[in-house]
Formats: sequence, structure tokens, C-alpha cells
Amino acid sequence: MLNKGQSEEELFTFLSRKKREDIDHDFILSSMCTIPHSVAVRAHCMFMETNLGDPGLFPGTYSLERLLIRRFGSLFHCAEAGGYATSGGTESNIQALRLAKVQKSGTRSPNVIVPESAHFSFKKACDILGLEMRRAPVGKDYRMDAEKAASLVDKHTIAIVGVAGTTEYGMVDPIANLAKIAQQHDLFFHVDAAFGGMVIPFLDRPVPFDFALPGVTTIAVDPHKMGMSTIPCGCLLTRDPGLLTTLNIETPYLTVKQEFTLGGTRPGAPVAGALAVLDYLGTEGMRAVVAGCMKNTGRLIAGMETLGFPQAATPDVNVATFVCPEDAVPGPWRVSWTRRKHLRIVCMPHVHAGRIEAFLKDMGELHA
Ligand code: 0PR
Repeated sequence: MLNKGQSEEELFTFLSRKKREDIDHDFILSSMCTIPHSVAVRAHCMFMETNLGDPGLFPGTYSLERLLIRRFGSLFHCAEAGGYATSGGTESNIQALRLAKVQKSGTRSPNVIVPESAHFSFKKACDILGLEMRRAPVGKDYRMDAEKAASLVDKHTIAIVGVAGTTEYGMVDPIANLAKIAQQHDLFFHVDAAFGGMVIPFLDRPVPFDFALPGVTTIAVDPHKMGMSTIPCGCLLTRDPGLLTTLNIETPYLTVKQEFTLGGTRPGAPVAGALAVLDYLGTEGMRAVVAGCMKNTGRLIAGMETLGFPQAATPDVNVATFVCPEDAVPGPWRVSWTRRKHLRIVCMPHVHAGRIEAFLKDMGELHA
């Protein structure tokens, strides 16, 4: 601690300098987050002091969380779905597997089956919950091999996980087949749509991935990714509106006497931000955002192929991957690399057409 406080001017000069050290979003091509929508920022600022961890003190904010869940419930074809706002995909995935474990509490040495493409949050979830994680391979198309997943099921299996919009290659696993397998074996089936949940429903030809498939138990979706909300905001949805209460613990001195959330103190501000974006844009607005991102993804892929860098996969959502050497990308562009060493670019809303052209121009000049 400083002994004597700083002046506000001194302090904010320091903070501004630190902010300038961050990478300019104009050059960030590697992120699944984006610049929040202006209505999200405005709503966030209105609800800065709210705490959903003690909802009885913030009934208005709490009703916004309920509305947010209702919006996703109807978007995912189950208007009466339950759920709550999490800190993001990691918390949603941990809580989904926690629900699975409670549902199958009689199972000794429980295991869960995840695609090898699953986000690393499942490793955290399995570590915390003491679950064996079985990785099902993906096929040549980078989608989970449903038959191989089924062959990993045994009497200790409690859950299957499918991903709708994989982190690295932007693929949607064969969710309908996996849902059938889960039903056949009476397993909990969690769909990680942290990224794709706000893309797939707005595509011209959406692949089935949600509660329209009877076997789907829970869905994770992150407003702080394609939902353009402020960070942190994820949502965990449950087909059974009462399912989350199976995680309840006693909270005697709060305004509510029980809670199922992982976090205690929970921010209301990004929840207001997330709802603001959905209600401001509506389905039409979200379709336009997604159409723009998909068009830019297509343009990037075509441009890179012209430069001699073929795509690694044909993505279902706005994640483009390329066969490209690691030293082939000039600074100050920030890109990422998959575990299989493919160049990966996420065409988020801030990566607009002009940025794609600027990137292709720089790549073209370097490789002329
Ligand atoms: N599930 C999927 C499919 C994800 O892609 C991610 C994160 C998660 C779960 C976990 O979500 P949270 O990070 O919200 O807990 N995907 C990105 C990734 O790991 C997150 C990210 C975003 C990383 C922005 C970097 C970055 O700059 O790549």
C-alpha cells in the first residue's frame, strides 16, 4: 500500500499509461472475446454495484438474470429451461459436470466422455470433481467421432460432452447422434456452446445442437464471446427448470436461504449488459452480426488460399484455420496456433472487413 494516497490525476495518468500497454483490438485476431457493444457498456455502468449473490437485495437485477435465461431458453427451443449467469464457459462446464455427478451419485469411479477437441476447462472440472476424463477422438473433419465416443461408455460413465463451436477449429460435433447415444445409455449430455451458442441459431442453415434434441440435458453459452456483452458473462441452461436445485447448499444469513451457484458474490452488471445487447439487436440484429462475421471468415479463407495458405478445416462458425508456418505472420498482428500447429484466426465482430483486408495486404507483402 502507498502510505499517502495519490491525486486522482496522477492515478489516472498511470492507469491510462497501463491501458496503452494493452494490445489494440485492431490487431487482435486470436480472441473469442470482442469490444463490448455500446448498449452493454451503458447497461453495465448502471448496475455496477449489484450483487446477484444476494438477490433479495437486488430484485430488479435478479429479474434481468431471469429474463436473460428466458431469452436463451426460447432461443434454444425450451422456453421453460432453468439456468443462471456464470462467470463464463469454465464455470458453466464445471457446474454442468457437478450436476451430472450429483444425478449419478451412486456411480463409483465416475467417468465422463469429452471430445479430444474439448476446451481445457473440462480438465479443470474433472480435476475438481474427481472424475476420470475420457477423450474421444475427432475425425478428419475435426468433429467428435460419435461411434468411438459410444465405445468408451461403460457402467462408470455418467456424462457425455459435445461441443457446438470448438475453440480451435470452430466445428460443431455431431450433437444429434451424441444426444441419441446419451439417451440410449441414460447419460447426462452437456453441450458446450460457449462460443457457438450465439452463432449457430443465427446462421441461414443452423445445425441442430440445442434442447430441440431430446437427449440434451444442459447447454453452456457465453454472452461475453459472440454476445458482445461486457466480461464476465456466461450462462448455464438446464432443460429441467428444477435441476440446479440439486446443487443447493444452505446460506442461512442471506436474503435467500439456499444457493446452487459456484461463485458467491456475482456481478449483475454484465448480466444487464448481456440482456441489453440481445434486446437491442433482437434476432434480426444478431443475424446481421453473425452474417457479417461469417462473410469475413469466408473472405479471409479465400484471401489466404490465394496467398498459398490453405484452410485446415471448413469451419461451422467464424473460426478460420490455416496451414501456415509459425513465422509467416508479421507483427503487430496477434494470431494464435492450434495444438496441431495450424494458424487460427477468430473473426469476431471487431475483426471487420477492413481489418481482414489490412491483414491480407500485410501477409501479401511479406510473402510476395
Ligand atoms: N468452452 C469453449 C468452447 C471455449 O472456447 C471457451 C473459451 C470456454 C469453454 C471457456 O470459457 P471462459 O474462458 O469464458 O471460461 N475459449 C477461449 C479460449 O480459451 C477463451 C478466450 C477468449 C481465450 C479470449 C483468449 C482470449 O483472448 O481460447
